[in-house]
Amino acid sequence: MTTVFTHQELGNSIDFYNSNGFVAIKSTLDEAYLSKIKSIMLELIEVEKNAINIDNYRDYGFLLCAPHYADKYPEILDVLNNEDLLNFVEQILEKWFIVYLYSNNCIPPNGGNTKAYKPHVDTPRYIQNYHQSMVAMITMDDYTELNGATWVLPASQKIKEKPTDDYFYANAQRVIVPKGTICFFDPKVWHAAGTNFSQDWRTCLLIVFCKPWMKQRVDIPRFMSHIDKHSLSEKLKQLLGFKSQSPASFKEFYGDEKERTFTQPFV
Ligand SMILES: O=C(O)CCC(=O)C(=O)O
Repeated sequence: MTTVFTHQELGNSIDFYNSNGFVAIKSTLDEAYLSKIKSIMLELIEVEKNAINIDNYRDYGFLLCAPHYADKYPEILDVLNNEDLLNFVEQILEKWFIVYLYSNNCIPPNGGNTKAYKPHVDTPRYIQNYHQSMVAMITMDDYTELNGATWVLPASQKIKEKPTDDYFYANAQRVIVPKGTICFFDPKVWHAAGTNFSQDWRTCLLIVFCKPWMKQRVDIPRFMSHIDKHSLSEKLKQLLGFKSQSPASFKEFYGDEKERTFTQPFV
């Protein structure tokens, strides 16, 4: 069983993250919310599969931009109001971080896997003593060896050479955690999703945060162009990148503060 910290153990969990390149923390998102989001995600995976219309695509089980569906399912965004989650991210990335990617990695049952099943790092960018991004994997099921719990090679965030598969699997640990755990990963740590040999989906949300000056993985504000922004709080807009867009007109650069698209402090 992986050590699961609480949000109260902030100092110890930050130390663990910095040494090991990952840490598991019990989230304060409630059980009913996670179950609801799980069923929404499983439904949307099929919606997106039909929209893409490619058989056996390697991203099956992954949504390209979950906030795109917030018109029909506004609760998808509620996770971004969780203060404990945001507080931990702020300890690592400092103030004004934004969402780089809001997706999930759900593994289909009965021997299913995803394109993340081989050992990999998410972002091979090595700036000494600097965190430019971090991953929050929020489990919506108990993770077990049977259902494809993630493999992680502790303290491997500085290893630039890909370890051999033999070395990786001999030294990596499974992330065995209950539903409702936030597993924070340094995107440079070597890890792999497992194969799901159970009869049910193994589900999680994957939210990647980054510095506000970085280009998002997908352009979330444009992916949300059909959604009424008045329903979003200023904080949510900031997190989703609405205040970190490159100006595309004189008005957006020189105009009234409310019309500007780059109002974040330069950090
Ligand atoms: O779902 C998992 O267990 C790991 C996900 C992963 O490796 C990734 O998305 O990069």
